[in-house]
Amino acid sequence: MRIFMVMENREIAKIFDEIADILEVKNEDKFKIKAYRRAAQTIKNLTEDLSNFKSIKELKTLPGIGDALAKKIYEIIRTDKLEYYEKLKHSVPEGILELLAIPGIGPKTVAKLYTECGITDIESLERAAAEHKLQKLYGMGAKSEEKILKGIEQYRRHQERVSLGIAYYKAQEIIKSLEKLDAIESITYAGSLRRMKETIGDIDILVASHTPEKVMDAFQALDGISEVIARGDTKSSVIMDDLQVDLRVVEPGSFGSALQYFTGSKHHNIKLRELAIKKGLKLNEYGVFENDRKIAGEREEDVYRSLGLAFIPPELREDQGEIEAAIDGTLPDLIKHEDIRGDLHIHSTWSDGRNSIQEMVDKARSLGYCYIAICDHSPAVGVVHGVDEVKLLDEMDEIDRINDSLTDFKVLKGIEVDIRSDGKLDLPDKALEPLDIVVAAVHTGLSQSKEEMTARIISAIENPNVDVIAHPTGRIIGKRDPCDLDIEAIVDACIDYETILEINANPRRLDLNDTHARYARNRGAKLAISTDAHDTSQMDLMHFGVATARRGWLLKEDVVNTELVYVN
Ligand code: DGT
Ligand code: CA
Ligand code: CA
Repeated sequence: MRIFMVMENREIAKIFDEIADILEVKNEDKFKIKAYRRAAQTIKNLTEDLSNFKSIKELKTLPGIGDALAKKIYEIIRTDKLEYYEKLKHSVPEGILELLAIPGIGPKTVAKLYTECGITDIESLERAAAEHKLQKLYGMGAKSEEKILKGIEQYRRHQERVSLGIAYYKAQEIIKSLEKLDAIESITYAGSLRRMKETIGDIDILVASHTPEKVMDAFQALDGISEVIARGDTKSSVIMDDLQVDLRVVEPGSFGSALQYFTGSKHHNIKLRELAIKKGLKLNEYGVFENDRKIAGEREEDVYRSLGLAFIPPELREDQGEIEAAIDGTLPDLIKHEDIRGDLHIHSTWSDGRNSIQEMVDKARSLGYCYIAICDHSPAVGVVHGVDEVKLLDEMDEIDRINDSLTDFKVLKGIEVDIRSDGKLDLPDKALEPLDIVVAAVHTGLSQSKEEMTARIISAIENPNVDVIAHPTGRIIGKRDPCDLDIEAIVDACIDYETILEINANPRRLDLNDTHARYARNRGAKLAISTDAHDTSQMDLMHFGVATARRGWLLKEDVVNTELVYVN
């Protein structure tokens, strides 16, 4: 039996908009194009799901929807696709619609570029502009060519995803500047940011208000906006410091369901909607409805409850089994930020840190921690002051002195020892033995083969002095790919030798990532969430690591630094 996914209004509207785009590129009848655009707008403004319409006749009652359009909508809601659209799409080169996403390029320009220059995608457009071939076209000059090149550059920049850390602080800033407004009842961020995904495509801000226009005005007046992509009555999209920010304003009575909807993920939402339909309910961004009676909408918890589910934490909403677990009542009791009792990977001025051990201790105490492990770099990493065997003894003396002055807090003596390219550790065993904690990590030779890399890290795991493997894959998000590693073999070795795997909390790293962390805990490995802080402010990054752990379905007991005192 075919399970109907039931396309949503917005997806149907998108099809009609795209049809209008294609027709315009093909220079077809103006009125026909207008009709599709108008239909798309009508559908976007509808509060009722199109899937609830029972007949072509019923669809024809909608403004601007005549017989031909009603038939097309009916075909989509019955079959999940539209024959006409599929054919139309294939009548133009594949890359051509992407050209429309370039700022300053509309369908008419695309039509001209295609018919007169044979330009079919961004690459061919860029080439033609760089070779000054566009200047020959009627109505184009050197200036338009320059504008197109700039537009391409801008488009590419917006295509890139930013790291969680950048989006997180930007969103906090936006919320802070808007939340004082009287017009705003509630404001929060949604989307991939609320799910704490490691990279963010755009920031989604959600506001509850009775006076959306006031919110829109304040939003558009924020500092740092370089471009307004769209402005409607209840939604706007802008570019702010190279990042797209979408704002959506809803009635307070729909805030919970809108938050649920715009938190996503899309796949989570689709499955949730299917569940609602199975239960004879209707779920959308405005609420949960039973025979047109709204049974939930103001609070997100009630949206889940009305579907017979416990609240699903946003970090789990990736359609990775969380809805099934909520149905069975087996959702995990995820680790929380307040479960963290200490930080097991901290640098100081003894290597490349910017604060003294004492300053890092003071910061840790202000965070309510009971311990930190000072793990400065060994010499091979090549930082200005690596800690060698001799210096390490002096550093340990300083830690002893600090510990003597402390009650209810312990500084653990540690090192971040480099795993050299040949798999040997950068310090001899006799230097490592007396330490409380040894964190081992690769920093160089990251392009070795998978076999070499895996063997190299496993040899460190096997060393009885090594307690933790830090940032195992060495990735820097957006800058350096993870090294090629056999994660399964690494996890197995960690279990065999009781070595802990780190989730590096720095949002540039988040290494292990969510998927690997989940795999590791399912196999029975232990993890540590550590900030790898090089100054006091970086100790505040812990919550990014906790979020990654939550995305990996980790419980408190999977994470060693939730214990009161961790001493090897
Ligand atoms: P991003 O921005 O690429 O990092 O990822 P998201 O998840 O923030 O996606 P975005 O900004 O396109 O949309 C925000 C949320 O809105 C998304 O997580 C779920 C919901 N949403 C967007 N498009 C659709 C859709 O076509 N169907 C459904 N069911 N939900 C959608
Ligand atoms: Ca988003
Ligand atoms: Ca968005």
